[in-house]
Amino acid sequence: MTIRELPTKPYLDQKSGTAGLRKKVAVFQQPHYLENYLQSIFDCVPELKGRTLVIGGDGRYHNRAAIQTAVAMAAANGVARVVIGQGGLLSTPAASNLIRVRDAAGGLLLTASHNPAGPDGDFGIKFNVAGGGQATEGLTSRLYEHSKTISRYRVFDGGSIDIDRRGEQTIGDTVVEIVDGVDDYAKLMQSLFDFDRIREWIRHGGRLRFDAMHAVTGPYAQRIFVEMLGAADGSVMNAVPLEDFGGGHPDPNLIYAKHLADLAFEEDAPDLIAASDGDGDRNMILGRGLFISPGDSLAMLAANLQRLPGYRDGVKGIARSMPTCRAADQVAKALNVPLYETPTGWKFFCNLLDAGEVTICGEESFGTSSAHTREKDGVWAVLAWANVLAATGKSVREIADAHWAQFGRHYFARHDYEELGAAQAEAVMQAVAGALPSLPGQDFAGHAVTLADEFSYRDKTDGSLATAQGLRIVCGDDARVVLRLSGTGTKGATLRVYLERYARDSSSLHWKTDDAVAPLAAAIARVARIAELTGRQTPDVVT
Ligand code: VG1
Ligand code: CO
Repeated sequence: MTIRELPTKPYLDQKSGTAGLRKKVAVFQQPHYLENYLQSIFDCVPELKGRTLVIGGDGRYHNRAAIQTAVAMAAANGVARVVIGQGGLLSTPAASNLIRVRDAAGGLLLTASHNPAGPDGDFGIKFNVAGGGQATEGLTSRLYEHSKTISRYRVFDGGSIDIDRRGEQTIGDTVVEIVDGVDDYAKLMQSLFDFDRIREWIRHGGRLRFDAMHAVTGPYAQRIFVEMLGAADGSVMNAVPLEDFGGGHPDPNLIYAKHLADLAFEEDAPDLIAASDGDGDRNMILGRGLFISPGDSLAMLAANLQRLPGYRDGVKGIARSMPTCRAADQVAKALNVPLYETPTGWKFFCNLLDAGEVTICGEESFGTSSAHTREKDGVWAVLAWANVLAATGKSVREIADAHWAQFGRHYFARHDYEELGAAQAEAVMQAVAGALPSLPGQDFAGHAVTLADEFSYRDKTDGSLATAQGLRIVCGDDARVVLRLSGTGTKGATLRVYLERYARDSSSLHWKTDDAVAPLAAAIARVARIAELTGRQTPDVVT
């Protein structure tokens, strides 16, 4: 058993998207593809030598094989200790937490998030740094540059590990520790929320339904909701993680989890209905008879956060990604705390969280979390809602109605045009970019445009500048449309059109979202010439 250095040829496509490197499984199965990228990480992050590395994934196809490769390479590259979730499973927020708890120098998160899995599906790797945060743009570009010139990688030859057996094993000089992936995370949740109160709420008839969608959150939800909080058996649906996620699309939204939306409107609907995605960082929240949009969920949780034990000191600041609706801005104003607007992708929140500037963050793409970890956190959001319901004795509907009455309501929808040709998608962006200078002062769906620009963001902590982060047409507080191209897809280009409309009048708080944003959709379709340039009359997915 020895360390071998093997020659390799670079691949030229190992560029991270919004959250890590995501490709079709077949791409990752090319000779040395995974090895090249991992070696780039070991080369660009020398701190891993002599320290701890956390490894875990969402359980999708290729997870187990990739972990064996990663461990053999970690051993060959001088990592002192590797901590792996049993069965190779760690949800993304749990992995981030484990990096923090174990003071690890980093973590490999093997996931393509909500993208479908299986031999024909997607696979992915995210590298998270010490402290649990996502790799910065600077680091991911260094990895990419390095991967284009790589000529050798190091691997420990011979010996594999049993990732299902808890406890310590060794490979070369490296200790490999297999841990229960839920334990530390469950402890963390217990420290943030009033478990006794939630348990009482459930005992007195509060009903919860959570869909793990055959992805990674099953064991977390089963332990926390059923075993610790006493939710009825059967409260967690699709709890067993499967390599192909049961053939489903574990993207918790009104399209891919339509059965939950239907359930919410049944006569005997549970009080809180929720779901998470493939790797456990997204959440969808529904109450009896209503869906809480992620932007609203962020605002409502922020407004109620101080009721929860882990947040008694109050909210220091709130951050949201730029396309996320501005409901949270109203809460920040009322709480008299700063509101930060960052580009899409959780990595942009990490510096703010590290600096203690913000307590809660969220994205319109069903991501919400707080300073307790450095990733968005699906189960956390569900527990936060359960705790708010238990603490107030109110229903989701009552919380929402009171919130809208106080702050007004932001109607929000995202229209996705998927699998466009790259040139088509670019043409739409160009059409809008070209129109931006002439828009201020013009009428846009009955609102006057006050600002039309391309969003860029300067990180206060490290001074880095992120440019080209989406085109936005803003009509004061009243309305806003944002366009950007997705950075997580593995097939063609996806155009995302974000529509937001703010209503304050008590008679306008209960419109249908589609109706409320329809004039904005029509106005942007004209400016962006979507039908003409893409041949598409309607979006593929509306969330
Ligand atoms: C999407 C979302 C973004 C999210 C990212 C990763 O990115 O819009 O808000 O942070 O996915 O989420 P994009 O570039 O496709 O719009 V996950 O749960 O896929 O890690
Ligand atoms: Co995810």
